[in-house]
Amino acid sequence: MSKFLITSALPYVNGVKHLGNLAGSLLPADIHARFRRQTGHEVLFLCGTDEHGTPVELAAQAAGLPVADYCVRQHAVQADIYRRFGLSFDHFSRTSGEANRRLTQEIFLALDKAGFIEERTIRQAYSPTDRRFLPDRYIVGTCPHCGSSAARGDQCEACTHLLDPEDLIEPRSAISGATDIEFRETRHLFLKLTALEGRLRDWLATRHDWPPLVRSIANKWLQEGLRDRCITRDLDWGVPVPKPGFEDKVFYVWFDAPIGYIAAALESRPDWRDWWQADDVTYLQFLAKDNVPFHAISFPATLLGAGLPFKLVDTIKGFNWLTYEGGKFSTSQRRGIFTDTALNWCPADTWRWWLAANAPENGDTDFTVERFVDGVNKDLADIFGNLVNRCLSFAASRFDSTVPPRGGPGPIERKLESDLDAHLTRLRSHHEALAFRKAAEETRAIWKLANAYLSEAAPWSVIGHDRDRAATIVNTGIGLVRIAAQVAWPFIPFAAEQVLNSLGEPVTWPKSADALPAGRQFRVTPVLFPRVSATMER
Ligand code: B3M
Ligand code: ZN
Repeated sequence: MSKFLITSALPYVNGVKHLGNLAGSLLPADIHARFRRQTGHEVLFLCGTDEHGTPVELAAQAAGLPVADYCVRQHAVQADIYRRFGLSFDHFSRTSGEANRRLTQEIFLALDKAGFIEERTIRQAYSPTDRRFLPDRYIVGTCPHCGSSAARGDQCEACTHLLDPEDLIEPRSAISGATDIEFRETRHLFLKLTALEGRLRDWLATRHDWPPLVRSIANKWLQEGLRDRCITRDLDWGVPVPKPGFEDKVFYVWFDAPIGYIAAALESRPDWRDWWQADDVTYLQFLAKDNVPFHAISFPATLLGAGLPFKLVDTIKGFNWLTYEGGKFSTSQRRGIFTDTALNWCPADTWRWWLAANAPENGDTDFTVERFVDGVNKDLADIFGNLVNRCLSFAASRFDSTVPPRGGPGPIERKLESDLDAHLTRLRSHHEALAFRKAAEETRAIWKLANAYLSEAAPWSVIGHDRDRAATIVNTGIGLVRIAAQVAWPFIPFAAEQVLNSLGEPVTWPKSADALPAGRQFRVTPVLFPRVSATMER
């Protein structure tokens, strides 16, 4: 038995997330956490809402709420949705909590003491109308390169040139539209990534087994050369900076957000040090590819520089994008399917299954309603649901809802057992390799194998002339239903538990040869997966 610390990227608190957010971090983290628990390991699975940053402040403003109240509400909304999706966090935290403030300040002070923090004066856009400094993406204007009038302070989306806010012609505030923009000098603190580069490189060299997507993004950053990063902001909402002269500033959201992973343990577990300051723990992070630089470069550099005994990540599983009907999911334009409406349309298990079986692992995956409907009807209704239903219904009607005794195996049972063993071994190694699509494929193959066994052994044709042989087949069949549900559990926990409960079986990792005890009563589950259709009410 080993210990696995598992974190999913912390979703921003502003607004309900779309299916892409679920597919690219929360769901795979949950599937892996379940697999590790199921195989007898000790797991601490942490997540929470990321509650700082300008977009959160603006969303609160738009909702007409003080930002702290807004966060309380939206945190609760997201927590409820994730519970309904079966995400089995041991704790779902908030980065604006007390624990994260204390830890962030402690880590900053250690970095400062070690000489990795530098004060610099920078010029930043200030809007007297908004009475605030404007972060780069909140200042818009005309692009000096292509003349587009919608260029942002960090980049022109029309011609993709990277920009500095001062490059913009006729700059204005993206918040109020105000044009009285000034560039003011302001003091800020920088994390000296350049001074940490050597240590970071040495550490990254030990992470040779990272998946290619993550490694290539991290290497690209190193090749381009690290730059010192400004880690403070002129805002009210955030973790206050504990340094004289900086009392009116807060930390940049990406400085404190990953520290929230540690805070989530600290505030929920008396034994948190056994997870975050221990050598016998494997730490896995799940996140979308745009988050890789923060997790592979800046957060490790922060911890390395602070020199405090916190664990560094062992493996980062990064995901590509889930697209929606050929385009981007977009929260701001409300394009795509969002996690709250998804649950009103179809059960959590159907989303979980499709998003895992089509995980954007090796490239982007396009979600279309048609592919979704087709996929879940085939896999869940026709294969898994049908297996459970036809086996248990037959057994119930012919053996009085009681598991019949198993006699000696015939040749098809012997073949079945060795096939099953091979599948289970492969399935396990796909899970261990964080290969979600392959794990789903293998799971489906086990369901199919079970269906094929029942069709071939055909207890309905045997029972008329050989009741003992029919009993053996039915016992084996119910055993297969159990295994089908057990391997399904990480993916579709609600249906899997329903099946296992009806058989009186626990959620464990299956063993192919175990016979079900004869004489046990079981229940027939109601239809697990009614067919879904594209025109169903949403
Ligand atoms: N909230 C970005 C995102 O959801 C950010 C992740 C923080 S992980 C520490 O894409
Ligand atoms: Zn341009």
